[in-house]
Amino acid sequence: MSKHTFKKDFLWGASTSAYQVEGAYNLDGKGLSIQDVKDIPDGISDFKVCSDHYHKFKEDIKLFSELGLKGYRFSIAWTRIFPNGEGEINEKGILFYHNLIDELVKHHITPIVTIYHFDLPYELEKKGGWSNRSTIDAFLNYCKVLFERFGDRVKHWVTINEQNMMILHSGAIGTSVNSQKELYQQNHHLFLAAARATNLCHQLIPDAKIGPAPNISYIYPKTCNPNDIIAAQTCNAIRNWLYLDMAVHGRYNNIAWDFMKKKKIEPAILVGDMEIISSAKPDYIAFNYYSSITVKAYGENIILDDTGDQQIEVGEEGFFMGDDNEYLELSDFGWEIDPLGFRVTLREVSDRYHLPIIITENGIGAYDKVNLDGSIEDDYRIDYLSRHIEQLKLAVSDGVDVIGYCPWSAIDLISTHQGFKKRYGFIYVNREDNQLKDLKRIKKKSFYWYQKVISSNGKEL
Ligand code: BGP
Repeated sequence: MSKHTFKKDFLWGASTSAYQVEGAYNLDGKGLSIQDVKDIPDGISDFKVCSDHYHKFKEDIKLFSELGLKGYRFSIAWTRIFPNGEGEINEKGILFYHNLIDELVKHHITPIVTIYHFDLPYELEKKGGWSNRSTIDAFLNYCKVLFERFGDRVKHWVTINEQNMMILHSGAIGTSVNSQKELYQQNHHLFLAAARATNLCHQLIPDAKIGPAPNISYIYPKTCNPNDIIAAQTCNAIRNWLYLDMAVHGRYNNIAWDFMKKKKIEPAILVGDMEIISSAKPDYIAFNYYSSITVKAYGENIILDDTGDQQIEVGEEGFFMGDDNEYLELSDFGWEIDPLGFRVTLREVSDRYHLPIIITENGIGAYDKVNLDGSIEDDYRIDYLSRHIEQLKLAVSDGVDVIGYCPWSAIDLISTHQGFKKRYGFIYVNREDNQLKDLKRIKKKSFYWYQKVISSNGKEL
């Protein structure tokens, strides 16, 4: 096999998440999640209808099959299975995912299931959410049901989507708490939850694979001034390696721990916690990549504002500050576009952890326009994705073991905090933030392009 080709069984896929695509927020017994009750700024859609995938999943999967997807990464809404997060199982919720998974299998599409993607049950949130250790037990009970009911057909699992973004950009994600100290306590509980879920998966479905899915962006220093290098190392530690060191090695990254200690925000760790965390061994690392990030040393007397999001790093007082990278262009929504950074990040993750990698998100949010003839010419998306896949190929030639690539998103859906106008899909959904219209599906130019990428196993970009 030439080093520049993808494996024969490479999982060409695409991603979505339940609360961003399904809609039907209160149907068939579903309970409310924190995403259903969060404050939504004017002019931005709520999550009640989304792309109505709940009712249109058969039509959507037919399109995914036409696209040639080998894998579909989606998440299960905890509140469809347990409306209150715990207690009685909602069989109608189980049935929905049975049908969804069966439909995928019928079309020879491998289901890749994220157990938890930002949508904590609101009833659990009211009891303290992830700050309350009993949420870990509720999560495990939810996982057990998923593994028992779907484990015969689902062999690819992802524990928690972007735990690092829930901690670092909780405002943008809609998971805010009062203090940074509380966030890092939640973080510890999430690590425990992920570790126990990993072990339970291995116990209940011995032939399944499972791993974490943080958002990993390699951090560049602004200059070769050693102060900037230290700043970048610290940012890498608290944004990236903290999460992967815990998932893979079961230990707190020392630079990240020192950061927490200096800020007096280190979590309380109970006897036995670290043994549980270090006993869990993921089979792969799933990660989401959108862009690199650049930081510099923290300047004196500078007050940082709170305007960051997943790809816009503001900084940490006393440690580092985000800066722009003049070598990179920006997307419509101000995220830097860095395909080479993708290779850099892949090399680094592979070098540090020596595990197979599956990319669970990568893509560009843009204002797509429907032309008068009904076509959607999203050349910027083709450009973004083809340049990233090119770098993925180079990473494979570097020896990185990549087993799959699932861009965000299979179909248009609602962004975490910027509404429906920020579109990512290969398939357009005819609606706006304030107007539902007919929700018709339209194949974008990128749909036909990705179809060729998949059928040529990445040769034709
Ligand atoms: C990731 C999330 C996704 C998704 C994506 C794009 O952080 O896992 O849920 O939304 O980013 O981000 P956004 O929707 O903010 O544009």
